[in-house]
Amino acid sequence: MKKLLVSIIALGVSTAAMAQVATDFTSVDTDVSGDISLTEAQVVWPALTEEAYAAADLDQNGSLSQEEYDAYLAANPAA
Ligand SMILES: [Ca+2]
Ligand SMILES: [Ca+2]
Repeated sequence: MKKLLVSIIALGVSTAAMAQVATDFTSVDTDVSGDISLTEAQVVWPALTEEAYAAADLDQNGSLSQEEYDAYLAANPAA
């Protein structure tokens, strides 16, 4: 009985953690490339357009560095 209760509590905690999208750079950079691709950014902002992504890419090298990502995240809270 006690073991079952612990399992239920553990399940509740993991469900709560899943409900919120992890937005820290290392969590979003799922392929560990050191930058955030459009596909990776769309995990945080599902409605992110190519245009908005390009605008966030301040040095226009085609991907978001940690600085660019953090700046965009600060201005645009995760959806
Ligand atoms: Ca990446
Ligand atoms: Ca860039």
